[in-house]
Amino acid sequence: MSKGKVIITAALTGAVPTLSMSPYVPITPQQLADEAVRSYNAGAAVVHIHVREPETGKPPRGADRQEYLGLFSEVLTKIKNKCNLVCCVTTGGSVKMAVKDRISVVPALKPELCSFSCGSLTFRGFRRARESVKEYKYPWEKEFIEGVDEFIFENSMAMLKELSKVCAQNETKPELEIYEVGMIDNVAFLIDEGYLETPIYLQFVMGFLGGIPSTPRCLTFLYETARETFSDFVWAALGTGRRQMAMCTQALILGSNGVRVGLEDSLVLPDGSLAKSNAEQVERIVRIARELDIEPATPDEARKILELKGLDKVNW
Ligand code: KMH
Ligand code: ZN
Repeated sequence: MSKGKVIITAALTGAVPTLSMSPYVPITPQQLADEAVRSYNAGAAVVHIHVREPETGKPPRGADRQEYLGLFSEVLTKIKNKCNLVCCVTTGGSVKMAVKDRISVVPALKPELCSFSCGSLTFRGFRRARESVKEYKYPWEKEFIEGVDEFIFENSMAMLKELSKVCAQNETKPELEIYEVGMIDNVAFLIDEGYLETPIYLQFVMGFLGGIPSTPRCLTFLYETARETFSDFVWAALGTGRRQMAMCTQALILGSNGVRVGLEDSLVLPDGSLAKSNAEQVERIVRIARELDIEPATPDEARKILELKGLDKVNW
């Protein structure tokens, strides 16, 4: 019996964690590339990439598109020069980024994989981390952290249709982020209407406030609802905060094809202490998987499982 395989993704920095929440959040292109390679060496096959303004760590608004895309090219090229990781580029961008700027990464970079959030939500994360901040390292952080209640993560059906078309045109596989159960029907609708191609790749995003709670019952509920809705799908899951490892462990037990860890979703380990790197979280889920006789997939095994176009077809 061959060992089970699981695709481990490291979500390196996201659009929410700030250096005042944790000094370990990677910010510059070099720090992001170094974190990606450390995660690869720890067992990750995929890294999920956001970029930040190198000087202050601020998530870019993307209005200066050349600068925004240039930061991605710099990070992605540094990673490609070191290893064959699959790079999943964010189309979530950052808070209040215009949809057209968020989507611009796909035609410009032609990634193998991109995030694809399947519906809108309030999206309020990192409550403990926000409350833990005693002083702001950078002036921008105060408004960013205190203004969190104004944020709505907009993913209209019009945007989902546009992003579906752009992904198909560039052979970019959408990683369909499911934050709550209704988004499963959004995916079914987009398939029925001919916008999304099958086989699909779902990621159950557990525990962001505004999305489904990170409980065992909720993860099983999403998984069972997806099984009732789709004849076939590849799937992964992630958890936020201290629940990150619990949700990934349950996903492994349910037979998921992938699990996601990383500082984008959790700055801490299960005991609440700060994770010192993305690699530390990768190492922990690799240990748990191996206890279940499951091995981390290599990047090329991940490409096969996800039916990706290949690293030679990206634009960096
Ligand atoms: N940017 C966050 C609001 C994605 O990468 O597509 C959500 C996010 C999802 O990071
Ligand atoms: Zn993201």
